[in-house]
Amino acid sequence: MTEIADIAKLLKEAQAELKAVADKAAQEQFKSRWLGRKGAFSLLLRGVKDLPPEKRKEFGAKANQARENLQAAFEKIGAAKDDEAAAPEFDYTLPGRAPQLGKRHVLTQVTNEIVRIFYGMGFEVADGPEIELDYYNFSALNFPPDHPARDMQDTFFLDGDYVLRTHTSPVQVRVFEKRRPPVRILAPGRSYRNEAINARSYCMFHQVEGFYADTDVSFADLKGVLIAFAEQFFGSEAKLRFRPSFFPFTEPSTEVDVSCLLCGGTGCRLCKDEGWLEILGAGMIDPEVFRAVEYDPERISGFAFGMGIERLAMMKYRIDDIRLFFENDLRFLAQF
Ligand code: 2NL
Repeated sequence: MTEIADIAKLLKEAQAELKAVADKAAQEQFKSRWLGRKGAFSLLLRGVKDLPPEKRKEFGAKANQARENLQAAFEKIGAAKDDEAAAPEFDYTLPGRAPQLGKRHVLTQVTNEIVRIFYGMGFEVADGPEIELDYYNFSALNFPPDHPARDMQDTFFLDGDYVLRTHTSPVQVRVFEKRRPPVRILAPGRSYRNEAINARSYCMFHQVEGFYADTDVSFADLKGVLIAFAEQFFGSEAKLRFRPSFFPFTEPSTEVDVSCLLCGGTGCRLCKDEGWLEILGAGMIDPEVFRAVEYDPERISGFAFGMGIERLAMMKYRIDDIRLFFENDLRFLAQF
């Protein structure tokens, strides 16, 4: 490559190749092959010193000129490619489309909140089957076969000795069988009752039951735990009222009201001018239940309580129809 004509040939070849350069990688390759320190034109210029003296000046000038032309052409396509990158086909100034995020069901949120509060008082969570033996749902809980309390529960009876559990108490009985006191257990889950469906009742609902069994558990312990729960769940101004009641599995038994969340006790539409709202049932575990699971009722005592989660959620969020929880209408669910 020592003739002036070779310079033009080399330049043509380079220009043809430059036309085919389509991306950044090809650009880099082109640059080092033709324009870099070891590129074709550098080698050409380095050869000038070996030419006969009379040829050097013209050859050097032509080669330099060709290289500068190529450099300019190369920079032009580089700039064009950068412009393309800076102005892509979509419009950054358009407002974004927010992705639809899922969230936990309001009943799950309320359950988690209840669990969190009792967890802070040393309770563990347990679960068990929703298709349950009659024994665990009724007999072990001191419902004799002909006890009228069995009719109080509108039960879904299944084949054999099975029922859909009407409360989560059978979970507690199963824990009693496996563990020895002291035990503090919380059992949240679905329960089923064969009731007419309306705004206040549904064939399935969620319950949280809890119990504490140990030596020397008293009714005062029960009151203390439930008051601590109510103050955390409803707010520190919440007051509790304990009324005598009856359950087959507790003795004595109580139904518990919270001071009205809307009026604080003075009377309003929410509490039907009572000043109080019923939130749960509770009591001291009946000695017959302890005998069924072979705990010695002379040595072991305990309290238990149960509450409906839908009921608590309806009070907390002023929801007036239980069916809303189960219709899966996102316009309702997205509010919580
Ligand atoms: C209510 C009342 C209650 C219990 C549940 C219970 C469980 C065992 C032994 C004794 Cl294993 N009691 N659970 C006790 C009192 C009341 O639920 O109104 N629930 C919605």
